[in-house]
Amino acid sequence: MHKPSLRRTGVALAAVTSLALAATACGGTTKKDVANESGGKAAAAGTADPDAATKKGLTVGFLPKQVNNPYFTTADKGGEKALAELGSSYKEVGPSSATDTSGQVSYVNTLTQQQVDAMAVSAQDPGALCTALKQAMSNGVKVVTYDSDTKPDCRDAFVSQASAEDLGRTEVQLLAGQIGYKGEIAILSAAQTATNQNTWIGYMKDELKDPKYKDMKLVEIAYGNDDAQQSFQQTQGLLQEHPDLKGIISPTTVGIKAAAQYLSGSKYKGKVKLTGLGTPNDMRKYVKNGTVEAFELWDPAKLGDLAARTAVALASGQITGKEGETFKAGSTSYTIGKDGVISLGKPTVFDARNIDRFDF
Ligand code: RAM
Repeated sequence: MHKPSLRRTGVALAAVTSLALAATACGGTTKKDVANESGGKAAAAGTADPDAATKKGLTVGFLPKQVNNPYFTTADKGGEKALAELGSSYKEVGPSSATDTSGQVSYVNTLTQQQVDAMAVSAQDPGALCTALKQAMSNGVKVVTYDSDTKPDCRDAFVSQASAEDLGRTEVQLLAGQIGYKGEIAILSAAQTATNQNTWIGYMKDELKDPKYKDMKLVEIAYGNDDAQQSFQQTQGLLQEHPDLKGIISPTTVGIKAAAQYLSGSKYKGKVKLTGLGTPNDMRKYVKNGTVEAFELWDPAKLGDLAARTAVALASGQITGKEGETFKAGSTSYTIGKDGVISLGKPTVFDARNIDRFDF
C-alpha cells in the first residue's frame, strides 16, 4: 500500500545519495599518450582535423544510468553495432539502480584505469561525475554524454536525443489535448537528480505558463526512480492524494510503463490520461486497451549509434566538441551546436494508428 510519506522518503534518500558522492570522486589513473597516435596530435592541441582518418581498434565504454533498463539495453546495442561496423570494440558497465550516483563515479574511474579510448555516459546527476570525468579527459579519454548530460565542461560533447525544449513542451501539449485543457495534472519522473528529466520538466512548467493552460494545474511531481515498483506505487499515491487528477505526464520509459500498468488495472483506465516518453513495445498493449492515447520517444538504438560514432570521431581527432565543427556519422552529417550539443533529431509521436510500425 502506498503511503504519502513514501514519496517524501524517496526524495530524502536521493538528496543523501547526491551528498555522499562527493567523497567517492577519486581514483588512480595512468597517463595516456594520445599525441603519439595518428589524429591525436590535432585533438591534443585542441583543434579538429576533419580529414583525419577514422581510427580502428579503439575501445569505447558505455556507462548508462542503469544497466537493466530496456531503454538502455536498446541504446547501448545501437552503440555496439556502430562500433563493430567501425572496427572498434564496445564494452558496457554501469549500476543497476538509477539512483546510484557513487556507483557511476566508480565506473567512470574503472574505465579510465582500463585506458579506454572514449566513454559514452548517461549521467544520473549533472554534477556528481564531474571530477571523475575531468580526470578521464586529462588522461586522454574522450568523454561523450548521451541521453542525460553532465555540465558542459565535464565532457567533450553531449549527444542529445532531441531538443529538450521540444520534448518538454510537446508532452504538455499532448496531455492538454487529451484532457481538453482542463484539470489537475501530475508528473511522474525518474530520479530526482536526473539531468534529462529535470530539464524537460523545466520546459513543461514554462509551457504551462501560457494562458491557454490557465485551467490546468500541476499539483505534484513524484519520483519513481526508474524502478518499476516504486513508479507503480507513486502512481497509485498520486491518484489517492489527488482524486480530481485528470492526467499524468511520465517522461521516463520505466515510469510511463508502470503508470500505464497501474491505470490499466484500475477504475481510472481511460479516464485519467497518461502521456510522456515510452517505447512502442512497452506501451503497445496499453494503447490497444484504451489506457493511453499517445506518447512519444526517439529511437534509442539511433541515440546509441550516434554516441558511439561521436566518441570515435573525437578519438580520431575529427572533432573536438566545439560549436560549428561537423562530422559524418554513417550517411548523415552532424554539426556541433552550442555547448558541444549534437542533436539526433525529432522524436516520434506514437498512437493507435502508427504504433505497429515500430519494434523497439
Ligand atoms: C528512462 C531513462 C532515460 C530516459 C528515458 C526516456 O529509460 O530515465 O534516461 O531518456 O527513460
